[in-house]
Amino acid sequence: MLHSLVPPAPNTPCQPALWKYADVHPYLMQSGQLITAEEAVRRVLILENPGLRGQSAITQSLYAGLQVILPGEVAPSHRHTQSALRFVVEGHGAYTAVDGERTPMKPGDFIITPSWTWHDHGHAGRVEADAPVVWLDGLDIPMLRFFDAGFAESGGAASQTVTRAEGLSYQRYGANMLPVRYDAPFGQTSPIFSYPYERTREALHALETRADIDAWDGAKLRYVNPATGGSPMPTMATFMQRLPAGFEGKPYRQTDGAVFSVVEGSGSVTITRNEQVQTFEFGPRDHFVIPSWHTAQLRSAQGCVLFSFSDRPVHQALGIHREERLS
Ligand code: GTQ
Repeated sequence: MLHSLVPPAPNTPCQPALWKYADVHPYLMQSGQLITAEEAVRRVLILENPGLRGQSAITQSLYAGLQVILPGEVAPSHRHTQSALRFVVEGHGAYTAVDGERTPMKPGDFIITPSWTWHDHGHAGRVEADAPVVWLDGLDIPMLRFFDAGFAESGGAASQTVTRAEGLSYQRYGANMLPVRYDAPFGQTSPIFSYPYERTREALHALETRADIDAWDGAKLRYVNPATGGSPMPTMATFMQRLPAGFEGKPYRQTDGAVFSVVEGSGSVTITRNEQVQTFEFGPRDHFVIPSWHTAQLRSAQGCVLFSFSDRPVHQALGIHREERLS
């Protein structure tokens, strides 16, 4: 047994995979006809890794899905110990409420649902916003299953009572300042629960045009909990990167398998493990996964913006994170 117990390198069953939005979109719209958000509680198409069938997992530790909400719908209030991130893929007019505060969901926004906080999602259904809203859900579901630490409760009312003004947490915690008596309202999770794309985009654009570009990552930033400098959630790290037009990235590999959502532009990723080589061409709203210790190489003729998340903070907390930047 020894070689399989302590393999020379990670030997994950997780496979590289790509979900083209054009293929997924008709199923999302069909799901909207088959069941309401209220009945489903969460109406989501799970992005299941082909190497992890039946596990609702995109990597060994992470879950990903595309959630859809139609104008006028509510995905009712509940809470669970699993942490969630939302990355808005398309549409306007929806909101997420966390712990009494609502935040609008706009394409490219990164939104957090901290562990054990009440949350519901809704769509105002205004005429000018009369279209479905779709977002990527990233949760640590398989990780909490592994630890047998998952609890959940459903709320009484469909929508929780709003107790704070919209955007208040961003003003309180998101201006590079913190309250003098900082109270860590969500424990180890960031007190900012929406990181608007507007600001991320502006920062990356400036870095692309005015700074040196990293040969592996392009211009890549990680989202932070402003109170700790660490990841926004204890179990998941999130990133946004911009590859300039003509970018030919150098290959790298890391122990944290990562899930990507393409925000703007197009490009390709070549993923290699032993003799297996796969290249995925991607465009806006496509999703792909790079498994642990697979070598990845990013390219973009036109330039692109990529959101990604992984379980890196757990690897780092356990002292087992490894990364190799190859030439
Ligand atoms: O929005 O709370 O995709 O509880 C899976 C489980 C979303 C959510 C998912 C969930 C949620």
